[in-house]
Amino acid sequence: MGTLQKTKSKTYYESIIEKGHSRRDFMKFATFMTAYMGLESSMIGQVVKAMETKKRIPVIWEHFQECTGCSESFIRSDHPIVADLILDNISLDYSDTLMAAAGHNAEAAKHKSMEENYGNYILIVEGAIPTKDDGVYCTIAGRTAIDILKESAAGAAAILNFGSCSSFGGVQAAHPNPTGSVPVGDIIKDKPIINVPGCPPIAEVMTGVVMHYATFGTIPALDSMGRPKQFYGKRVHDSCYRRPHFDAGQFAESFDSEEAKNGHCLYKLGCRGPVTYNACGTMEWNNGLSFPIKSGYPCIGCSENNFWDNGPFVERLVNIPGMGIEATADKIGKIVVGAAIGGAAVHAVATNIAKQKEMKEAAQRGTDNEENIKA
Ligand code: FSX
Ligand code: SF4
Ligand code: F3S
Repeated sequence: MGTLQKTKSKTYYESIIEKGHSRRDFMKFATFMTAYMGLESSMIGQVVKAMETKKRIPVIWEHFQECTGCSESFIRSDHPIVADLILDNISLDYSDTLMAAAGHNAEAAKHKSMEENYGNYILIVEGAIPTKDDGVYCTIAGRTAIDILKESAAGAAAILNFGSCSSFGGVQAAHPNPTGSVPVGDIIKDKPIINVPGCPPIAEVMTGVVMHYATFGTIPALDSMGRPKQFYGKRVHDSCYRRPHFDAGQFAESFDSEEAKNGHCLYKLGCRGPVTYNACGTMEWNNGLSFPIKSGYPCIGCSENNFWDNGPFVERLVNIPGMGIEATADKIGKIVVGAAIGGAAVHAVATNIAKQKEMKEAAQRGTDNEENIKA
């Protein structure tokens, strides 16, 4: 992988200060980003130092077959610096949704940036790539997505697939996949690829992955599906605030039931939280405001491979892997409460609630006392 400190002259810190944020805002950002990245608070100093000394990594952001929900999620982060990192502090050299330039000027700017930063930029890809009929189902400026992807990937140090479409194919690849859509990893085989799925992913997860790369110069540890373990290491079920109801066998039977209103578990309404790995229950959306289950709707497993084809939505899972049984929800409730696994499950939920609290406090607190930070 290429080195990261090249090209643009400003560091992340300089950019943030130049944008009008205070040192205190910066420290606050570094503090909660450290927590979001799943690092111990003793690592804040390292994150601060990296942001103060490392040059911004150039980013080229391609859009192919998708709904642009991932960009929307990214720019909707409630934290001002997360938004600024996206809008200009992260060297957003090319994003056909967010950049100001258009047409030939935009294409020229992209090529210039790719040449200047060859081997060093991060390529972010949103959307799947249609391959049927020579790729004609997605063209930009007269060129197919396949061509554009190959060209942009050639000079990239690493590729970040933002969203389930570029990671796994997404809705376009759902049966019968009329345009022959495939994920980036099916086309590009010679670059480090990080999948950041979700339809869309959480803004702070997207920024967290970029910050990890900027801080450590390496891609984070990935699971078997190419997802960063620090954000996708746990099931939604393990951090869900409705989990005590699951464990107690208290389920909503319909969306308009009293149980649903009272926040009971949505398992019988088809919740896929037990088989879905994502950080929604811990990080939530819009600065910790909510996530699908908190809004009263079951998880549809949007961060999992082929989630559109993984059985009908809003229909009860017949089996929960790891429970060792083809179980009904009622049985699971009793089993989990009664057996040793109950202790593990309760502990996992308690740990996640503690983590959630810690992250929220970190976001609120910032860090006034820099002497406490070991750089
Ligand atoms: Fe896909 Fe992103 Fe879903 Fe949409 O661009 S992951 S359709 S939220 O927007 O790619
Ligand atoms: Fe939460 Fe769904 Fe698990 Fe119920 S089944 S505890 S609603 S994730
Ligand atoms: Fe997606 Fe489920 Fe989270 S639907 S947003 S993984 S709660």
